[in-house]
Amino acid sequence: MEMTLSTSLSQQVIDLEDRYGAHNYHPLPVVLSRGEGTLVWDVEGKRYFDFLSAYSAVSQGHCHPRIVGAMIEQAQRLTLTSRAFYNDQLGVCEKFLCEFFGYDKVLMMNAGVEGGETALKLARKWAYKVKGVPQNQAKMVFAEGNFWGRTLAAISSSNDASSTNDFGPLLPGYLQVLYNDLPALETLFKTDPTIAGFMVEPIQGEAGVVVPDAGYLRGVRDLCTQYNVLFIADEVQTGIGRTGRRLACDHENVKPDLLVLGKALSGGIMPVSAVLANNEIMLLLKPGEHGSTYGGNPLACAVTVAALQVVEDERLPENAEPMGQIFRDRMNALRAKSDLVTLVRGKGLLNAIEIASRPAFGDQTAWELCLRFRDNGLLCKPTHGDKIRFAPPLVITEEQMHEACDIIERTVLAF
Ligand code: IF1
Repeated sequence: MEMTLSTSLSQQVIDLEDRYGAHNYHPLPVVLSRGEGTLVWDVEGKRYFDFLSAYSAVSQGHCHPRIVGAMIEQAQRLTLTSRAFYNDQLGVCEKFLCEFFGYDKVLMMNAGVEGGETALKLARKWAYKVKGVPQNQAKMVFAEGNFWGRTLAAISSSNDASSTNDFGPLLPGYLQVLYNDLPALETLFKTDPTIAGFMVEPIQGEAGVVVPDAGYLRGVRDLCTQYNVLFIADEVQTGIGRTGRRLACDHENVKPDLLVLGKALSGGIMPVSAVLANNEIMLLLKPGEHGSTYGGNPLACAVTVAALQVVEDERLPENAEPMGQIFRDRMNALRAKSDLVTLVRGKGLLNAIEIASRPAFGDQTAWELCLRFRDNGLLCKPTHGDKIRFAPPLVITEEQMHEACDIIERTVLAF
């Protein structure tokens, strides 16, 4: 009777969302009510490994006590002043961010997509004020397969019809280039003097964890320098330790002109994004030309400083590297035993496997497999049909990683 009652509780919650919420998602049928570290529990009290981490936002682990503590302390003092006045948290946080990532200045926003929009506005302004591009003619280059959010400026760069259908007209002035293709990028830069910037993910997350060839980021940096184009790194998903370094750009020791951060910047507690740049770019913005009600609020600042201190003090990038290697080794061993797994790729703890379709499920094979992972105590979700992304919190222990891989292996072999 208990199971029947509690299972109806899940269904009741799902029904509520169905009845009163927009249907802009198709969640995996599981209703979560508690999280701690690498683990989450549903309303029936069943435990799961969280292998999505809210798409890399909960890298420090669910409800990290140090970050929650910082939030509670600040929330009882001052949460929001707007930028009409100064507050005693923003300057401290800005200094911390600039020293942590090595830039002169930072502009704090909320959602990751606002970080991207801020970077694009800065790049356009730089094109007109510094590069000398004629007004309203600045172009932005994006890589095919990019994803940087859901605003009209963001979807305007997408080549995924599900992101753009029925949302036109899209923003003009955008160019696309094949990802991981330096000659194509150079051709664009060489032939078009009105290009302000190239915004690119060091690893394409939504596209299915597409890792470019070694040297690609170094090549982007050199071409942007050579052709006077701003290199804008979208590290919203790959940053903050996810790929085994503080930033994914650190794997090739390249420094973007603009760095866009979000997600784990605030440890999965509240939306905080940031754009970092040096003075010759950031000081182009004058008072009143950009901002946001909640951007840089005292609560967000206290949470952000604590979230980054956790990354540093708990050496999360240094843990992500070996734990990710264990994961890929285990998945490659599984690939040798099962024709369901056709590819394993990733860096640090941003990984994905490609799944072969089974006749019984067709293009729903990956979804069906994720349902079985759920039944066996591990949560993840397909991306773009036949790929499953695995991105656990960076606090995962070796024992937990092996236990989670055991679940994946058992489920795949039984599929
Ligand atoms: C959803 C995807 C991931 C991002 C990169 C900027 C943003 C994102 C590289 C914008 C956001 C989120 C959006 C979220 C699901 C998730 C996602 F599946 F949508 F594509 F991670 F891959 N740059 N990605 O990945 O940040 O405004 O969302 O804070 O829309 O469901 P945001």
